[in-house]
Amino acid sequence: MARVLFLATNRERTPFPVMPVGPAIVAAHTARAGHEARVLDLMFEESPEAAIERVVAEFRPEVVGASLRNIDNSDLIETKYYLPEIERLLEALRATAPGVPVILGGAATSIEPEALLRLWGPSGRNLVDALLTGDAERRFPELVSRLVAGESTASMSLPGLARISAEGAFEHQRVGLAEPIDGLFDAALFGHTDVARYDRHDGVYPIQTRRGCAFTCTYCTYGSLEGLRTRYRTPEEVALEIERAVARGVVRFEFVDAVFSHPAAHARAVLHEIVRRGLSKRVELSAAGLNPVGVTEELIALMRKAGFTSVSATVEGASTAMLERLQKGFDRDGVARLAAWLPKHGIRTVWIFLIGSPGETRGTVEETFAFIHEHISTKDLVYITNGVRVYRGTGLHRRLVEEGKLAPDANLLEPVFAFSETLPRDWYLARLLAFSRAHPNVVNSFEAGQPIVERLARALGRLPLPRPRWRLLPAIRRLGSPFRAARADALSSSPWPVVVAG
Ligand code: B12
Ligand code: SF4
Repeated sequence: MARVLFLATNRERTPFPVMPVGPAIVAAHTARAGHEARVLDLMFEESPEAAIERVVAEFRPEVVGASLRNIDNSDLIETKYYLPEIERLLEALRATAPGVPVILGGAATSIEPEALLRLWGPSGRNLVDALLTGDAERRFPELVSRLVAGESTASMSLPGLARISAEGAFEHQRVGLAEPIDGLFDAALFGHTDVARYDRHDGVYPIQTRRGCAFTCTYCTYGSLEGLRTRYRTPEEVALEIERAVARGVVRFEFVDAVFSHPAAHARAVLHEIVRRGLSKRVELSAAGLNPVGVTEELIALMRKAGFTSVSATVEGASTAMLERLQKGFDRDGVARLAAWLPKHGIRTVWIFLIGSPGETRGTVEETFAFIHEHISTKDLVYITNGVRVYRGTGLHRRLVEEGKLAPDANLLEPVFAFSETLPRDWYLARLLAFSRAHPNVVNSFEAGQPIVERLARALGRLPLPRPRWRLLPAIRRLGSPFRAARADALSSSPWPVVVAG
């Protein structure tokens, strides 16, 4: 038995504070394996370093699992790079708990594990001892038990474990990302996170029905994070988790699957089970990922019947040429169908668009803007990200390397973006701002990250207004833009490298 402290390092509150579901689930499984587990969530701590000192003194951990969710906000205009802040937290941890093994896990560790370990590992700043990539419900408790038994991460054989050898070589025992996920979630989230506090801050209970994504969109990391093969939870288990959370007072749930609607048969089975258990009237459901592939109007109607009130449509574009280029697997007509069905069935939508990636032209931008103008309800929010973050292992990365635009060993831990060489950046920014002024429901990523949004969310959080609060943004923007305007050269003079490609 060991005392294991989980450090949830994420402090980002945009678009809302997200519950540390990853470390909470791994903590629950670690406790189930016989260890004493405690989560220190730094999200709302006024002085996170002081919180670390206090909890380390109280709990005296023998192993620490630090969770890294975000590296950066993937946004070219107002880029936030989170690692310097998290590094200070890890420094405080090392100083207060010297000699205690620190294992870094979480979604972001799979993104650039070698660079991360060279930065924070034993031959770098010596803040973490090793990384564990991929799902960790089973493997982290095993790692802890083996540490307790006297093994060291320097010699341990365990899928997902990454370390720097004594000779300075990067060693990563890769995970297959094919392990079944059934039965993993019955270890409740509640014991390890303050669900009510997140609810007060507009947070939503995150729930998965599957892991993995079968699509291969050119810019996306999800294949390397969750695997290309879809692994399902049974509809009964998903509905049971919702039922238990409802019994504790949770109302708002968000499916955090890569794409909730694909394959549609599983989504349908989950929705039927929610209806069958009589949960639909007691919940407000949402999904962080929905695209048109395989979606029928009947599925949208069933989502509404099961309790869906809102959804994020992660379509990224509405120009067929760009959708093909990004290998999204659907075209403009598919997006138009969604745009007709969702409001018809009373589901509010955040439309996520990605504009400016290689191949984009003035023509494709105008096509997308015309689509937004004609097809998207003015009550719904359109969220635009500009340019695309380059991640290793993606089709975009391979292409930029093949074209000689990016060195194969370029460090991608610090943000690197790609932007279209056929889209003049100053023209695009001016056009985007004009379009957004004329369409109060169109919010740019650089606006959503501004402190005013959090202040508004906090102020509105006290009022009995409809949830989620983003629904109110179009109305607020109609009264007058509360946002600081972007600098005219915001796109062309980014402090982060921008690869211009066709
Ligand atoms: C759903 C989602 C969202 C939703 C969240 C909704 C909600 N209610 O929670 C929304 C849309 C709001 C969102 C927003 C953002 N997101 Co997001 N999001 C995701 C997504 C798809 C799933 C996250 C999730 O809940 N997974 C389910 C849980 C159970 O898994 P997990 O946390 O990964 O935990 C497992 C492992 O990582 C590991 N683990 C976790 N902690 C620990 C700790 C230890 C010690 C160990 C050993 C293991 C371990 O074990 C867990 C169980 O197996 C991931 C991509 C992905 N496929 O992972 C991106 C992802 C996490 N997001 C990402 C980003 C960038 C963001 C934003 C910054 C984007 C932006 N521009 O605003 C914001 C930040 C929000 C915030 N406040 O932090 C990036 C982070 C990496 C990076 N590039 O920096 C990811 C990885 C996507 C990507 N681009 O690659 N996101
Ligand atoms: S962008 Fe969405 S659909 Fe495409 S690969 Fe990534 S998660 Fe899957």
